[in-house]
Amino acid sequence: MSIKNAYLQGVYEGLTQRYPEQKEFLQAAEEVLESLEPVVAAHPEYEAAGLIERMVEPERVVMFRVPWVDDAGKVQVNRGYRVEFNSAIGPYKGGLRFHPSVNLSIIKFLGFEQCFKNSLTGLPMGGGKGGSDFDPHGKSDAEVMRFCQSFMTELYRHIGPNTDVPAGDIGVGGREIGYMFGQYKRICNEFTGVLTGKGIPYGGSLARTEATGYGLCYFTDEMLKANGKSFQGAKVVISGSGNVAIYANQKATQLGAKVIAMSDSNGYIVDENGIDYKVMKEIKEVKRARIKTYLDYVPSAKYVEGSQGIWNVACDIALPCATQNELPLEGAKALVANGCYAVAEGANMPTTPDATAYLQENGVLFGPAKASNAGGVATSGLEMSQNSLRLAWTFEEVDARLHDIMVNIYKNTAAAAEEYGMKGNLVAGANIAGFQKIASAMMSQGVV
Ligand code: NDP
Ligand code: 2IT
Repeated sequence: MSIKNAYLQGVYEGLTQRYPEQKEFLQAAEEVLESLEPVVAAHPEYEAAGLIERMVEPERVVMFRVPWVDDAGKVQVNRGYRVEFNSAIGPYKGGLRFHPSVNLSIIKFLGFEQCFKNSLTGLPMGGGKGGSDFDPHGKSDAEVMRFCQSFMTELYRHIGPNTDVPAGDIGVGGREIGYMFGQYKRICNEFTGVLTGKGIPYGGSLARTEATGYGLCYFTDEMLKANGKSFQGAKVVISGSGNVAIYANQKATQLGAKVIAMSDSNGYIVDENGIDYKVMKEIKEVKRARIKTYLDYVPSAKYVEGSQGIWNVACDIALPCATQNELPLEGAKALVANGCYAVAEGANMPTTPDATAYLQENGVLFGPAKASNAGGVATSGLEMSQNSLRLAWTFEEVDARLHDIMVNIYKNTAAAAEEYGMKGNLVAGANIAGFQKIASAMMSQGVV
């Protein structure tokens, strides 16, 4: 283990003993605890208050059965989760993921990361995450609706606009949020901002759909500018082709870059002329088809089976926007060998720890997820504000606020790294800057 501080080491060892099977959660916790060494050394009162022990345990974990009937009349059963991690600085806030890989380890890692990310936005939001091992791929709209209704029939009793406000994540977009909102409203007889990512006609915020991808590019742009570089003329590779990837493509292109490769879990496409985000939107959001069908629109493009090979495509900037641990050491080596100078994470924890270290050691600018993909949840926070005010801001107004938030996140992250003697290490900077506000709130609120 690379944690040297005795207090933090003890906390981490406790986690490894209690949750030996929760690999993703341990991976996320180890990275944060490592970053906090200089902070904890400067604040002995944290140990006395058992602060870190409390921070690594969720306040509440809810697990439940989700029964539903498929189109053939057969009863299906999935597992549902909501991990309410930390409410020191605001109501629990974080997405719902529907993917067959979902388990308690994955939801805990996401919920833990969410606490620090939400803190970085500067908005009053605690951290949480949830989801199910349900796979929306290949299901009819009616099946997705029945699943969402069943999921909300249990979840509703744990959430609320001032308690816990879920949103989307992998496999949960506008369609799923709509069905869940409808069921919540029906059960509670209450029209409230209990979910974000809602449709515009029923309380959604303009620019929320675009926010994670746009925010990622605003953050990356700031990081590039601070190092004498820019998106202008750069070749960009984006993994994934979902919500985050599509709007990262649009914004990177607007900022002067060319997006030459994108992927899904089956494979990736390369189009040296630049991938039009509108084509990808049509394939993924309207047709719900595989990325391979891009060739029907652009026959001159190339399709390669298998998603991992995408890191071998030579580029200046790489934006991993699919899922956790999708960019391993071999991928990082290929990126460096081909001259890539910046990696910013759109997905949560997409880069493995050894790959992150390799990129940083080789001078690649590295934007960590908690900072670089915080634009989605930040705009969810703006959706909550609009719901509370009972009004709606224009697209331009929300986008301008998002831009300001991302610039501030970059500045605060870079400043925290420098303050603790790790200039340029934005991984440490994001963990420290996110931690400070939560720590201060928890110290004020007593042992709870
Ligand atoms: P979507 O469901 O819209 O898209 C997910 C994309 O990633 C798809 O292209 C999917 O391919 C691919 N993918 C998912 N799982 C895997 C896997 N195991 N292996 C390879 N590819 C995979 O999700 P989002 O775009 O919303 O989320 C992408 C990432 O961004 C996630 O890590 C999420 O946590 C993170 N994020 C999302 C935010 C948001 O606002 N939506 C905010 C901040 C972070 P396929 O269709 O083949 O499964
Ligand atoms: O990982 C994330 O930050 C999200 N999926 C968005 C969460 C939210 O509440 O908007």
